[in-house]
Amino acid sequence: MMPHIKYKTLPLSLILCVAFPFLCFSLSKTINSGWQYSEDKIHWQTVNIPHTWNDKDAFDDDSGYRRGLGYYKKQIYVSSQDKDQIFYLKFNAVNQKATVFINGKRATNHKGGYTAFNFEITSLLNFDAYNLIEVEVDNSHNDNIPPLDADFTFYGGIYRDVELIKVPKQHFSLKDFASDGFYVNYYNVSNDKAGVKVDILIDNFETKTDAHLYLEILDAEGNRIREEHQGLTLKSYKTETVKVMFPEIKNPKLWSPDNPYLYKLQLTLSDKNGTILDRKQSDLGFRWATVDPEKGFFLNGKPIKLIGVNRHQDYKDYGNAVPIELQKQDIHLIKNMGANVIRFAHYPHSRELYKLCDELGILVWTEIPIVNKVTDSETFFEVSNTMQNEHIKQYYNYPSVVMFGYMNEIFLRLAFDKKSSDKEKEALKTTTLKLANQLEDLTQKLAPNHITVMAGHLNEVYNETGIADLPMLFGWNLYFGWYDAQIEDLGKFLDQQHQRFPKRSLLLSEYGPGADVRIFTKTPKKFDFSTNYQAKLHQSYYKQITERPFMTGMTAWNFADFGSEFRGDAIPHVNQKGLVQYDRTPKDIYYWYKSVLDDKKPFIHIATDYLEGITLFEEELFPIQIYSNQNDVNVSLNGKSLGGFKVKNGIVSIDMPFKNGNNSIRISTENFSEEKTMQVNRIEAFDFKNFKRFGINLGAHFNFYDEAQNITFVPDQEYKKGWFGYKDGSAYGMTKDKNQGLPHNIKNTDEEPLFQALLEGCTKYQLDVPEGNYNIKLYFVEPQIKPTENIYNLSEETSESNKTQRIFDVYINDILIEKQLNLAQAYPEKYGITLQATIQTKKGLTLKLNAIEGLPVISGILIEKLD
Ligand code: GCB
Repeated sequence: MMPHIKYKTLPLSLILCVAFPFLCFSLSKTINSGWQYSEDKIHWQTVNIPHTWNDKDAFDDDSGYRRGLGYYKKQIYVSSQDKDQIFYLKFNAVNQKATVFINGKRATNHKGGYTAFNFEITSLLNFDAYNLIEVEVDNSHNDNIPPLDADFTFYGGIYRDVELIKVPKQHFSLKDFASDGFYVNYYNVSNDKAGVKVDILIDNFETKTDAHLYLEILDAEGNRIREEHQGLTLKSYKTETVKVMFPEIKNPKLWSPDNPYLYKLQLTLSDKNGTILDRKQSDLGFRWATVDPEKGFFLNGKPIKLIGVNRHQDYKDYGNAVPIELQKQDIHLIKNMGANVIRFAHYPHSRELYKLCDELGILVWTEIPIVNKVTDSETFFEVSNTMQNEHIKQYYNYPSVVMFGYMNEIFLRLAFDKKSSDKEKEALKTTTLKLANQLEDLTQKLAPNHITVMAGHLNEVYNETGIADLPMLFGWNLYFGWYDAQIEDLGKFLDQQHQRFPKRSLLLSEYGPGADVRIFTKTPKKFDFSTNYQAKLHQSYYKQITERPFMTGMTAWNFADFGSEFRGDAIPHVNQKGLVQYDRTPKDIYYWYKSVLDDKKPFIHIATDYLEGITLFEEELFPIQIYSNQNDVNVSLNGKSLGGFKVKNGIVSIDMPFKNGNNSIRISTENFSEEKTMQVNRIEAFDFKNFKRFGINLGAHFNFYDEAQNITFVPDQEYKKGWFGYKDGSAYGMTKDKNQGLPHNIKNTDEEPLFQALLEGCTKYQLDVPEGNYNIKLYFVEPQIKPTENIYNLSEETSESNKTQRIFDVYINDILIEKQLNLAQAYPEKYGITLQATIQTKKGLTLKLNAIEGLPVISGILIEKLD
């Protein structure tokens, strides 16, 4: 009989030697520090794991990132005191192919960058000596390893823990796809009772021997509430499967996002003398999850709307080699937003995060990275199957995991394929379906109590092939109001789908527009990357989903901005659809979600995070949104009450009469208030009073806040007397009917949005500034130098080419500033350039762009009054 001990939660990579009266053997230790890394096996540098070699080059220019080989090596000392032990090495993730050598001998090879693998190394070790571990890592494109293609960067390297595991000859098996060697199943779970069954694999590395297995269930307070003993006879050099079934627990505390009550299971293997050989633990959470095509998602028999986020694992400046503590903060942020679900997209993330979801109460969709297309090869099928085995077995025991997935937008490439014949396309559909069927069967077999899932993009092919009816829950990734149609079309589409396929359970598995916190506007438009458009889309989508009981829920794309090397949004190489920025600073929309999802504490947020200083003209009002989980709020500006307002859908929208200078906004409820100060520069017509510096974002309908210069460039306008504006020309890019596509990945600048929108064919631009001495900066870019193709901008045809050249002279008040400006000639790469001049004027500034060839272009003007 074991002593009655209260067990505290131990870390995952736990050292198992607890103070016990018996000798304890099994030990797992991370060996992350002091590796040597090289690209060429000649020049070596010392690095620590997590490590990637793409943290910088995936963000520097348009030339791609290094996809190829990386070499790692490390020495470990092994003592002869451990001669009788069995040794394993475990790699928790190496992207994407790894070959490992121990003391010069090839020990194993693994394909796939997001699941763990391990292997036994005992016979390769030298005792009382240093042993050399060498790892050859390859992240080059490989037709046989998913993902073949996706909208995220495939950073190469050893980016999760490496563990050295030492176990006695009898231990919980390490051979089953690097799992923990046991699988927890639940039976008869209800409000009244709950049963637990455990399948345990035990390895014996010796001749036949007796052993003892002890299993106990502890409640959250550490009280042992169930225990089972089992005597074992382990066969010679075999893996034994032992099944243990606990009698039901009466009146169990159920696990849910609101009350994530966890029990603990502990497994102890001892030899016949009672000496502990190995010990493992797992969280237990009593819950059951179902989906209903009419009524949505149910947890523990009660309906809950799943509302949450997708998460990618990378982080600004780290690539995918992100310290685990930093990653855990993501999960806390997601919980604090009020989300009840995370889709770990598009691959399994660190196991520690799933454990945190158990603890915090977040439901989980986890999946393997079969994205955009498949390869018709035996190896691709094999690798995919192995990956799903690893995935399910390694992530099986987390109570938070309710959904296992295996494919994302698997017909994306096919849908945009203009080269293949119809016959080839049909063949690819058949192949894809065959793999999907295999993976669905495998998933249901390995995880019979979980919900199987898959996500598709807006295309009839998922219906027509029947693939959408394979999983128990089908997720649509829908970008109405972004890549497709309008925001309001979401609900219509879902209603049609529901009508056509009434037996299919649906989730909105992705949605969201790109948003840059430096961009804001009163007139948000599709593809302008403004935080206002982001607010508009999310707020409308939320309404459209919550109005439809048949929808199980929605997961926003994406929790955070993430690296996608080929992309050019308002920040190059970054997909900016995050609710928080790449460094996890929340965007305003994060707080809006909190206001509708989290009612635990009164909450108010003034959505002006992006307004570092705005410029307003004359009597102009500025609209702001206030987010709150309260029903009513009082608003005052500069000490004067603007009245009481009803909060609807978490929002109060107010047109603010800001004064020139500092403004103080105060929002209050009965017993709670929030304040904020905002700097406003109010300019009067004709005399441009209060004007020191003034920037215009030419060709744009949005404001752009330039952090480095601490100035907001205002939107452009047609010339108005006494003011400023263009006399001719038209906006190029997003605001034009014929969408040429915005120039992106502009080099030599951090002011992308300023350059991206521009005026084309403008020959005259006027500013009616008063007499004075002015420093004038003009911003130019040649938009038609071919950018890196944005493969996700699928619905937009771009006409950018290398051919166009435009030549024009630049004058200010008839003074020649630049002769024959030819951007394509002078800057064959897409550079953002500026021209600067100091001009004395009696009255007004007139900019002239005299065309010599083609249409002139200009992106911005910044004027500074010198005296
Ligand atoms: C999708 C993909 C996701 C992309 C996203 C986007 O549908 O599933 O991987 O990142 O669209 O931003 O285009």
